[in-house]
Amino acid sequence: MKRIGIHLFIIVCFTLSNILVAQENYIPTQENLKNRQWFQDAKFGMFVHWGVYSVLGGGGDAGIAEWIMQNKKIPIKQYEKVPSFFNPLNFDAAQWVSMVKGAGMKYITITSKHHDGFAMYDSKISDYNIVDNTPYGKDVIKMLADECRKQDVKLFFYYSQLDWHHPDYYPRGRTGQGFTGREESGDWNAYLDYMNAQLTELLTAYGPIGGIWFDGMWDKKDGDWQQGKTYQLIHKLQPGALIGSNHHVKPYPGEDFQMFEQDLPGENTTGWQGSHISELPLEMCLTINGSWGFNLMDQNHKSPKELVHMLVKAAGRNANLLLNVGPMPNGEIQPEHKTSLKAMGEWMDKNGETIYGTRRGILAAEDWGVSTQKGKKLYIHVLDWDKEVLLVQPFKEKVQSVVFFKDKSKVKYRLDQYGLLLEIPNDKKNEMDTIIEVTLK
Ligand code: H79
Repeated sequence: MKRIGIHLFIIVCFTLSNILVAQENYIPTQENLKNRQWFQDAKFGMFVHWGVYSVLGGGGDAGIAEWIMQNKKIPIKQYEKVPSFFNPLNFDAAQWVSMVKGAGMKYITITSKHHDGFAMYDSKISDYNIVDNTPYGKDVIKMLADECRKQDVKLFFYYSQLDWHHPDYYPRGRTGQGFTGREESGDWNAYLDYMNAQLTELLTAYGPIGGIWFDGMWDKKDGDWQQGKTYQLIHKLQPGALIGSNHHVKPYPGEDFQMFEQDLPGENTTGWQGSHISELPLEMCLTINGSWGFNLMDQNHKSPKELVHMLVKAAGRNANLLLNVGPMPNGEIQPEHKTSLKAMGEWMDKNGETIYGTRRGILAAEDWGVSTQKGKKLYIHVLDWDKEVLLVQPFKEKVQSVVFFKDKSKVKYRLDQYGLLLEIPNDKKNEMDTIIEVTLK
Protein backbone atom coordinates (compact mmCIF):
# COMPACT_ATOMS: atom_id res chain seq x y z
CA MET A 1 0.00 0.00 0.00
CA LYS A 2 2.79 2.29 1.08
CA ARG A 3 4.72 1.46 -2.06
CA ILE A 4 1.72 2.25 -4.26
CA GLY A 5 1.50 5.56 -2.44
CA ILE A 6 5.11 6.39 -3.19
CA HIS A 7 4.68 5.40 -6.80
CA LEU A 8 1.61 7.54 -7.09
CA PHE A 9 3.49 10.42 -5.50
CA ILE A 10 6.32 10.08 -8.03
CA ILE A 11 3.87 9.93 -10.94
CA VAL A 12 2.00 12.99 -9.69
CA CYS A 13 5.27 14.93 -9.20
CA PHE A 14 6.47 13.90 -12.63
CA THR A 15 3.22 14.98 -14.27
CA LEU A 16 3.18 18.25 -12.36
CA SER A 17 6.76 19.06 -13.25
CA ASN A 18 5.91 18.51 -16.91
CA ILE A 19 2.87 20.70 -16.70
CA LEU A 20 4.81 23.45 -15.04
CA VAL A 21 7.97 23.19 -17.08
CA ALA A 22 9.16 26.34 -18.83
CA GLN A 23 6.38 28.78 -17.98
CA GLU A 24 5.87 28.51 -14.23
CA ASN A 25 7.76 31.75 -13.70
CA TYR A 26 6.21 33.45 -16.70
CA ILE A 27 6.23 37.21 -16.44
CA PRO A 28 4.24 38.77 -19.27
CA THR A 29 6.05 41.50 -21.18
CA GLN A 30 4.76 45.10 -21.10
CA GLU A 31 3.53 44.57 -24.64
CA ASN A 32 1.62 41.49 -23.59
CA LEU A 33 0.02 43.33 -20.67
CA LYS A 34 -0.92 46.18 -22.97
CA ASN A 35 -2.52 43.70 -25.35
CA ARG A 36 -4.50 42.18 -22.47
CA GLN A 37 -5.92 45.64 -21.79
CA TRP A 38 -6.68 46.09 -25.47
CA PHE A 39 -8.40 42.72 -25.46
CA GLN A 40 -10.55 43.64 -22.47
CA ASP A 41 -11.44 46.97 -24.00
CA ALA A 42 -12.32 45.40 -27.37
CA LYS A 43 -15.18 43.31 -25.91
CA PHE A 44 -16.48 41.82 -29.13
CA GLY A 45 -14.87 39.52 -31.69
CA MET A 46 -15.82 37.08 -34.42
CA PHE A 47 -15.00 33.40 -34.23
CA VAL A 48 -14.67 31.67 -37.59
CA HIS A 49 -14.93 27.90 -37.91
CA TRP A 50 -13.91 27.18 -41.43
CA GLY A 51 -12.48 23.95 -42.69
CA VAL A 52 -13.04 21.40 -45.42
CA TYR A 53 -15.87 20.01 -43.26
CA SER A 54 -17.97 22.96 -44.42
CA VAL A 55 -18.45 21.06 -47.69
CA LEU A 56 -20.41 18.37 -45.83
CA GLY A 57 -22.65 20.97 -44.16
CA GLY A 58 -23.20 18.80 -41.08
CA GLY A 59 -24.26 15.77 -43.12
CA GLY A 60 -27.96 16.28 -42.50
CA ASP A 61 -27.70 16.31 -38.71
CA ALA A 62 -28.15 19.31 -36.46
CA GLY A 63 -24.97 18.55 -34.45
CA ILE A 64 -21.67 20.41 -34.48
CA ALA A 65 -20.69 20.16 -38.12
CA GLU A 66 -16.92 20.47 -37.67
CA TRP A 67 -17.11 17.18 -35.72
CA ILE A 68 -18.57 15.22 -38.63
CA MET A 69 -15.46 13.06 -39.01
CA GLN A 70 -15.82 11.87 -35.41
CA ASN A 71 -19.61 11.80 -35.27
CA LYS A 72 -20.06 9.83 -38.51
CA LYS A 73 -16.92 7.79 -37.91
CA ILE A 74 -15.42 8.72 -41.26
CA PRO A 75 -12.08 6.93 -41.75
CA ILE A 76 -9.09 9.12 -42.64
CA LYS A 77 -8.87 7.52 -46.09
CA GLN A 78 -12.40 8.69 -46.92
CA TYR A 79 -12.13 12.07 -45.21
CA GLU A 80 -8.99 12.78 -47.22
CA LYS A 81 -11.24 13.02 -50.30
CA VAL A 82 -13.13 15.97 -48.84
CA PRO A 83 -10.44 18.64 -49.46
CA SER A 84 -10.73 17.95 -53.18
CA PHE A 85 -14.32 19.34 -53.05
CA PHE A 86 -13.29 22.53 -51.27
CA ASN A 87 -13.28 25.46 -53.66
CA PRO A 88 -14.63 28.63 -51.99
CA LEU A 89 -14.70 30.80 -55.09
CA ASN A 90 -16.70 33.57 -53.45
CA PHE A 91 -14.32 34.03 -50.52
CA ASP A 92 -13.59 37.72 -50.18
CA ALA A 93 -11.43 38.67 -47.21
CA ALA A 94 -12.25 42.36 -47.62
CA GLN A 95 -15.97 41.60 -47.35
CA TRP A 96 -15.51 39.48 -44.24
CA VAL A 97 -13.46 42.11 -42.48
CA SER A 98 -15.87 44.88 -43.47
CA MET A 99 -18.70 42.77 -42.08
CA VAL A 100 -16.77 42.34 -38.84
CA LYS A 101 -16.25 46.08 -38.56
CA GLY A 102 -19.89 46.71 -39.39
CA ALA A 103 -20.86 44.42 -36.52
CA GLY A 104 -18.74 46.44 -34.11
CA MET A 105 -16.29 43.59 -33.64
CA LYS A 106 -12.61 44.35 -33.05
CA TYR A 107 -10.96 41.01 -33.74
CA ILE A 108 -11.27 37.71 -35.56
CA THR A 109 -10.28 34.28 -34.27
CA ILE A 110 -10.11 31.77 -37.10
CA THR A 111 -9.47 28.02 -37.18
CA SER A 112 -5.99 27.49 -38.59
CA LYS A 113 -6.38 23.75 -37.93
CA HIS A 114 -9.36 22.02 -36.33
CA HIS A 115 -9.57 18.51 -34.85
CA ASP A 116 -9.64 17.00 -38.37
CA GLY A 117 -5.98 18.00 -38.65
CA PHE A 118 -6.40 19.91 -41.92
CA ALA A 119 -4.40 23.15 -42.07
CA MET A 120 -6.31 26.07 -43.56
CA TYR A 121 -3.01 27.81 -44.33
CA ASP A 122 0.09 27.10 -46.37
CA SER A 123 1.84 24.72 -43.99
CA LYS A 124 5.27 23.71 -45.22
CA ILE A 125 5.72 20.74 -42.94
CA SER A 126 2.58 18.91 -44.04
CA ASP A 127 0.80 18.95 -47.35
CA TYR A 128 -2.51 18.24 -45.62
CA ASN A 129 -3.34 21.89 -46.14
CA ILE A 130 -5.50 24.21 -48.20
CA VAL A 131 -2.79 25.20 -50.67
CA ASP A 132 -1.50 21.74 -51.51
CA ASN A 133 -4.70 19.77 -51.17
CA THR A 134 -7.68 21.72 -52.47
CA PRO A 135 -8.64 22.92 -55.95
CA TYR A 136 -8.81 26.42 -54.46
CA GLY A 137 -5.09 26.30 -53.70
CA LYS A 138 -4.86 29.66 -51.91
CA ASP A 139 -3.90 30.51 -48.36
CA VAL A 140 -7.11 32.02 -46.94
CA ILE A 141 -5.38 32.78 -43.65
CA LYS A 142 -2.79 34.88 -45.45
CA MET A 143 -5.48 36.78 -47.36
CA LEU A 144 -7.36 37.38 -44.15
CA ALA A 145 -4.23 38.45 -42.25
CA ASP A 146 -3.38 41.01 -44.93
CA GLU A 147 -6.91 42.38 -44.96
CA CYS A 148 -7.10 42.54 -41.18
CA ARG A 149 -3.92 44.59 -41.10
CA LYS A 150 -5.37 46.93 -43.73
CA GLN A 151 -8.63 47.45 -41.83
CA ASP A 152 -7.09 47.49 -38.36
CA VAL A 153 -8.73 44.34 -37.02
CA LYS A 154 -6.69 41.95 -34.88
CA LEU A 155 -6.36 38.35 -35.96
CA PHE A 156 -6.07 35.38 -33.59
CA PHE A 157 -5.49 31.78 -34.61
CA TYR A 158 -7.49 28.89 -33.23
CA TYR A 159 -5.28 25.79 -33.19
CA SER A 160 -6.48 22.32 -32.26
CA GLN A 161 -3.89 20.40 -30.29
CA LEU A 162 -6.12 17.35 -30.74
CA ASP A 163 -5.54 15.82 -34.18
CA TRP A 164 -7.66 13.03 -35.71
CA HIS A 165 -5.38 12.74 -38.72
CA HIS A 166 -1.75 12.78 -37.61
CA PRO A 167 -0.32 9.26 -37.12
CA ASP A 168 1.83 10.33 -34.16
CA TYR A 169 -1.13 11.59 -32.13
CA TYR A 170 -0.70 8.51 -29.98
CA PRO A 171 -1.61 7.21 -27.46
CA ARG A 172 -5.09 8.35 -28.53
CA GLY A 173 -7.42 10.29 -26.34
CA ARG A 174 -11.19 10.18 -25.92
CA THR A 175 -11.89 10.85 -29.60
CA GLY A 176 -10.45 9.96 -33.01
CA GLN A 177 -10.17 6.31 -32.07
CA GLY A 178 -10.13 3.15 -34.19
CA PHE A 179 -12.52 4.36 -36.88
CA THR A 180 -9.83 6.69 -38.25
CA GLY A 181 -7.86 3.67 -39.41
CA ARG A 182 -4.58 4.84 -37.94
CA GLU A 183 -1.92 2.39 -36.78
CA GLU A 184 -2.10 1.64 -33.10
CA SER A 185 1.34 3.12 -32.58
CA GLY A 186 2.98 6.51 -32.88
CA ASP A 187 5.57 8.84 -31.43
CA TRP A 188 3.93 11.41 -29.16
CA ASN A 189 7.02 13.62 -29.01
CA ALA A 190 7.15 13.67 -32.79
CA TYR A 191 3.55 14.91 -32.74
CA LEU A 192 4.43 17.69 -30.30
CA ASP A 193 7.35 18.69 -32.54
CA TYR A 194 4.96 18.80 -35.49
CA MET A 195 2.50 20.95 -33.57
CA ASN A 196 5.23 23.33 -32.42
CA ALA A 197 6.52 23.55 -35.99
CA GLN A 198 3.05 24.46 -37.27
CA LEU A 199 2.70 27.07 -34.54
CA THR A 200 6.08 28.48 -35.53
CA GLU A 201 4.78 28.82 -39.09
CA LEU A 202 1.68 30.62 -37.87
CA LEU A 203 3.71 32.98 -35.70
CA THR A 204 6.31 33.84 -38.31
CA ALA A 205 4.55 34.02 -41.69
CA TYR A 206 1.52 36.18 -40.97
CA GLY A 207 2.90 39.24 -39.22
CA PRO A 208 2.05 40.19 -35.65
CA ILE A 209 -1.04 38.30 -34.49
CA GLY A 210 -3.41 38.82 -31.59
CA GLY A 211 -2.81 35.42 -30.08
CA ILE A 212 -3.34 31.67 -30.14
CA TRP A 213 -6.63 30.07 -29.09
CA PHE A 214 -5.94 26.44 -28.22
CA ASP A 215 -8.53 23.68 -28.10
CA GLY A 216 -8.45 19.93 -27.61
CA MET A 217 -6.20 19.31 -24.61
CA TRP A 218 -9.29 17.92 -22.92
CA ASP A 219 -9.05 14.97 -25.31
CA LYS A 220 -6.10 13.70 -23.26
CA LYS A 221 -6.63 15.23 -19.87
CA ASP A 222 -3.63 13.50 -18.39
CA GLY A 223 -1.53 13.64 -21.54
CA ASP A 224 2.06 14.81 -21.47
CA TRP A 225 1.33 17.99 -23.45
CA GLN A 226 4.47 19.86 -22.36
CA GLN A 227 2.45 23.00 -22.94
CA GLY A 228 4.93 25.09 -20.98
CA LYS A 229 7.43 24.48 -23.75
CA THR A 230 4.88 25.40 -26.42
CA TYR A 231 3.87 28.56 -24.56
CA GLN A 232 7.50 29.53 -24.15
CA LEU A 233 8.01 29.13 -27.89
CA ILE A 234 5.02 31.35 -28.66
CA HIS A 235 6.03 34.00 -26.17
CA LYS A 236 9.54 33.95 -27.60
CA LEU A 237 8.35 34.35 -31.19
CA GLN A 238 5.70 36.97 -30.39
CA PRO A 239 5.83 38.16 -26.77
CA GLY A 240 2.75 40.29 -27.30
CA ALA A 241 0.57 37.44 -28.54
CA LEU A 242 -2.03 36.28 -26.04
CA ILE A 243 -2.37 32.58 -25.27
CA GLY A 244 -5.59 30.96 -24.15
CA SER A 245 -6.59 27.32 -24.01
CA ASN A 246 -10.03 25.77 -23.94
CA HIS A 247 -8.93 22.87 -21.75
CA HIS A 248 -11.89 23.21 -19.33
CA VAL A 249 -9.70 23.53 -16.23
CA LYS A 250 -7.99 26.40 -14.39
CA PRO A 251 -5.54 28.35 -16.56
CA TYR A 252 -1.99 26.99 -16.64
CA PRO A 253 1.09 29.16 -16.19
CA GLY A 254 1.88 30.98 -19.41
CA GLU A 255 -1.72 31.61 -20.41
CA ASP A 256 -2.89 35.19 -20.91
CA PHE A 257 -6.65 34.82 -21.06
CA GLN A 258 -9.33 32.34 -20.07
CA MET A 259 -12.23 31.23 -22.20
CA PHE A 260 -15.66 29.72 -21.62
CA GLU A 261 -17.47 27.76 -24.32
CA GLN A 262 -21.20 28.36 -24.84
CA ASP A 263 -21.38 29.68 -21.30
CA LEU A 264 -21.09 32.87 -19.33
CA PRO A 265 -18.04 32.71 -17.05
CA GLY A 266 -18.50 30.19 -14.27
CA GLU A 267 -22.01 29.12 -15.25
CA ASN A 268 -20.92 25.74 -16.60
CA THR A 269 -24.33 24.81 -17.98
CA THR A 270 -22.49 22.55 -20.43
CA GLY A 271 -21.40 20.47 -17.44
CA TRP A 272 -17.92 19.79 -18.80
CA GLN A 273 -16.04 22.96 -18.10
CA GLY A 274 -15.03 24.12 -14.68
CA SER A 275 -16.69 26.98 -12.88
CA HIS A 276 -13.38 28.50 -11.82
CA ILE A 277 -12.97 32.12 -12.91
CA SER A 278 -9.40 33.39 -12.97
CA GLU A 279 -8.00 36.91 -12.74
CA LEU A 280 -6.99 36.78 -16.40
CA PRO A 281 -8.98 38.55 -19.11
CA LEU A 282 -12.07 36.48 -19.91
CA GLU A 283 -13.85 35.53 -23.09
CA MET A 284 -16.99 33.57 -23.78
CA CYS A 285 -17.50 31.99 -27.18
CA LEU A 286 -20.93 31.35 -28.59
CA THR A 287 -22.57 29.91 -31.68
CA ILE A 288 -25.43 31.75 -33.43
CA ASN A 289 -27.26 28.46 -34.10
CA GLY A 290 -26.03 25.23 -32.49
CA SER A 291 -23.01 24.54 -34.68
CA TRP A 292 -19.55 26.06 -35.08
CA GLY A 293 -18.90 24.79 -38.58
CA PHE A 294 -21.48 25.48 -41.32
CA ASN A 295 -24.56 23.34 -40.77
CA LEU A 296 -27.15 23.32 -43.53
CA MET A 297 -29.90 21.85 -41.36
CA ASP A 298 -29.53 23.89 -38.20
CA GLN A 299 -32.05 26.71 -38.49
CA ASN A 300 -32.18 27.35 -34.79
CA HIS A 301 -30.60 30.78 -34.92
CA LYS A 302 -30.51 33.05 -31.89
CA SER A 303 -32.29 36.34 -32.48
CA PRO A 304 -30.39 39.66 -32.56
CA LYS A 305 -31.96 40.42 -29.18
CA GLU A 306 -30.63 37.20 -27.66
CA LEU A 307 -27.22 37.91 -29.14
CA VAL A 308 -27.09 41.49 -27.84
CA HIS A 309 -28.14 40.17 -24.43
CA MET A 310 -25.23 37.71 -24.45
CA LEU A 311 -22.81 40.48 -25.34
CA VAL A 312 -24.11 42.70 -22.55
CA LYS A 313 -24.27 39.88 -20.01
CA ALA A 314 -20.70 38.90 -20.87
CA ALA A 315 -19.49 42.52 -20.52
CA GLY A 316 -21.26 42.72 -17.16
CA ARG A 317 -19.18 39.74 -16.06
CA ASN A 318 -15.90 41.16 -17.40
CA ALA A 319 -15.88 38.88 -20.41
CA ASN A 320 -15.61 39.42 -24.14
CA LEU A 321 -18.05 37.82 -26.52
CA LEU A 322 -16.48 35.82 -29.34
CA LEU A 323 -19.44 35.19 -31.61
CA ASN A 324 -19.11 32.42 -34.16
CA VAL A 325 -19.86 32.10 -37.83
CA GLY A 326 -19.29 28.98 -39.93
CA PRO A 327 -18.69 30.15 -43.48
CA MET A 328 -20.30 28.12 -46.25
CA PRO A 329 -18.17 26.05 -48.64
CA ASN A 330 -18.47 28.81 -51.25
CA GLY A 331 -16.68 31.20 -48.89
CA GLU A 332 -19.70 33.30 -47.98
CA ILE A 333 -21.19 33.81 -44.54
CA GLN A 334 -24.75 32.49 -44.39
CA PRO A 335 -27.27 35.29 -44.91
CA GLU A 336 -29.07 34.74 -41.57
CA HIS A 337 -25.83 35.32 -39.71
CA LYS A 338 -24.93 38.37 -41.78
CA THR A 339 -28.29 39.89 -40.89
CA SER A 340 -27.75 39.26 -37.18
CA LEU A 341 -24.27 40.74 -37.24
CA LYS A 342 -25.58 43.84 -38.97
CA ALA A 343 -28.26 44.25 -36.32
CA MET A 344 -25.66 43.91 -33.57
CA GLY A 345 -23.51 46.51 -35.30
CA GLU A 346 -26.40 48.94 -35.38
CA TRP A 347 -26.96 48.40 -31.67
CA MET A 348 -23.25 48.84 -30.92
CA ASP A 349 -23.15 52.00 -33.01
CA LYS A 350 -25.62 53.61 -30.65
CA ASN A 351 -24.69 51.91 -27.40
CA GLY A 352 -21.04 50.91 -27.78
CA GLU A 353 -20.00 53.61 -25.32
CA THR A 354 -21.56 51.51 -22.54
CA ILE A 355 -19.62 48.38 -23.62
CA TYR A 356 -16.22 49.15 -25.19
CA GLY A 357 -13.50 49.98 -22.72
CA THR A 358 -15.70 49.16 -19.75
CA ARG A 359 -15.23 46.57 -17.05
CA ARG A 360 -17.80 44.76 -14.93
CA GLY A 361 -19.61 47.40 -12.88
CA ILE A 362 -19.87 47.59 -9.11
CA LEU A 363 -23.25 45.86 -9.20
CA ALA A 364 -23.35 42.08 -9.32
CA ALA A 365 -24.99 40.39 -12.31
CA GLU A 366 -28.68 39.76 -11.61
CA ASP A 367 -31.54 38.07 -13.42
CA TRP A 368 -32.82 41.46 -14.57
CA GLY A 369 -29.49 42.58 -16.02
CA VAL A 370 -25.92 43.66 -15.39
CA SER A 371 -23.77 46.74 -14.97
CA THR A 372 -20.70 47.94 -16.81
CA GLN A 373 -18.45 50.77 -15.74
CA LYS A 374 -15.79 53.18 -16.91
CA GLY A 375 -14.45 55.39 -14.14
CA LYS A 376 -17.31 57.32 -12.57
CA LYS A 377 -19.77 56.26 -15.26
CA LEU A 378 -21.85 53.29 -14.23
CA TYR A 379 -24.15 51.81 -16.88
CA ILE A 380 -27.04 49.77 -15.58
CA HIS A 381 -28.31 47.48 -18.35
CA VAL A 382 -31.91 46.50 -17.66
CA LEU A 383 -32.45 43.49 -19.90
CA ASP A 384 -35.41 41.62 -18.45
CA TRP A 385 -37.68 43.65 -16.20
CA ASP A 386 -41.37 44.28 -16.78
CA LYS A 387 -42.17 46.42 -13.73
CA GLU A 388 -41.81 50.20 -13.63
CA VAL A 389 -39.76 50.31 -10.46
CA LEU A 390 -36.43 48.58 -9.94
CA LEU A 391 -34.55 48.41 -6.66
CA VAL A 392 -30.84 47.98 -7.22
CA GLN A 393 -29.06 46.73 -4.14
CA PRO A 394 -26.73 46.91 -2.42
CA PHE A 395 -25.81 50.40 -3.55
CA LYS A 396 -23.32 52.16 -1.29
CA GLU A 397 -21.89 54.83 -3.59
CA LYS A 398 -22.87 58.47 -3.77
CA VAL A 399 -24.62 59.60 -6.90
CA GLN A 400 -24.14 62.73 -8.99
CA SER A 401 -26.83 62.11 -11.60
CA VAL A 402 -29.00 59.39 -13.10
CA VAL A 403 -30.19 59.61 -16.71
CA PHE A 404 -31.44 57.36 -19.46
CA PHE A 405 -28.41 56.73 -21.67
CA LYS A 406 -30.45 57.04 -24.83
CA ASP A 407 -31.77 60.60 -24.54
CA LYS A 408 -30.07 61.81 -21.34
CA SER A 409 -33.45 62.54 -19.80
CA LYS A 410 -33.51 62.35 -16.03
CA VAL A 411 -34.41 59.17 -14.23
CA LYS A 412 -36.44 59.60 -11.06
CA TYR A 413 -34.58 57.80 -8.31
CA ARG A 414 -34.26 57.45 -4.57
CA LEU A 415 -31.05 56.46 -2.84
CA ASP A 416 -31.27 55.25 0.74
CA GLN A 417 -30.13 52.45 2.99
CA TYR A 418 -32.19 49.94 0.95
CA GLY A 419 -30.38 50.73 -2.26
CA LEU A 420 -31.01 52.70 -5.43
CA LEU A 421 -34.66 52.75 -6.44
CA LEU A 422 -35.15 53.56 -10.11
CA GLU A 423 -38.34 54.57 -11.86
CA ILE A 424 -38.45 53.15 -15.37
CA PRO A 425 -41.73 54.12 -17.03
CA ASN A 426 -42.83 51.71 -19.74
CA ASP A 427 -42.50 54.35 -22.44
CA LYS A 428 -38.82 54.71 -21.56
CA LYS A 429 -38.15 51.03 -21.87
CA ASN A 430 -36.21 49.60 -24.76
CA GLU A 431 -36.97 46.04 -25.76
CA MET A 432 -33.28 45.19 -26.24
CA ASP A 433 -31.74 46.93 -23.27
CA THR A 434 -32.81 49.92 -21.20
CA ILE A 435 -29.55 51.56 -20.25
CA ILE A 436 -29.37 53.84 -17.25
CA GLU A 437 -26.31 56.02 -16.92
CA VAL A 438 -25.32 56.77 -13.36
CA THR A 439 -22.59 59.30 -12.72
CA LEU A 440 -20.99 58.49 -9.39
CA LYS A 441 -19.58 61.14 -7.09
O1 H79 B 1 -14.21 24.31 -31.97
C1 H79 B 1 -15.47 24.19 -31.35
C2 H79 B 1 -15.83 22.78 -31.08
O2 H79 B 1 -15.63 21.94 -32.19
C3 H79 B 1 -14.92 22.44 -29.95
N1 H79 B 1 -14.71 23.69 -29.25
C4 H79 B 1 -15.42 24.71 -29.94
C5 H79 B 1 -14.80 26.06 -29.78
C6 H79 B 1 -15.52 21.43 -29.12
N2 H79 B 1 -14.93 20.34 -28.87
N3 H79 B 1 -15.68 19.63 -28.08
N4 H79 B 1 -16.75 20.26 -27.84
C7 H79 B 1 -16.70 21.41 -28.47
C8 H79 B 1 -17.76 19.70 -27.01
C9 H79 B 1 -17.02 19.09 -25.87
C10 H79 B 1 -17.26 17.87 -25.53
C11 H79 B 1 -16.58 17.31 -24.40
FE1 H79 B 1 -16.14 15.45 -24.24
C12 H79 B 1 -17.21 16.82 -23.27
C13 H79 B 1 -15.21 17.22 -24.21
C14 H79 B 1 -14.98 16.55 -23.00
C15 H79 B 1 -16.21 16.28 -22.42
C16 H79 B 1 -17.34 14.47 -25.59
C17 H79 B 1 -17.17 13.70 -24.46
C18 H79 B 1 -16.05 14.66 -26.12
C19 H79 B 1 -15.17 14.01 -25.31
C20 H79 B 1 -15.86 13.42 -24.31
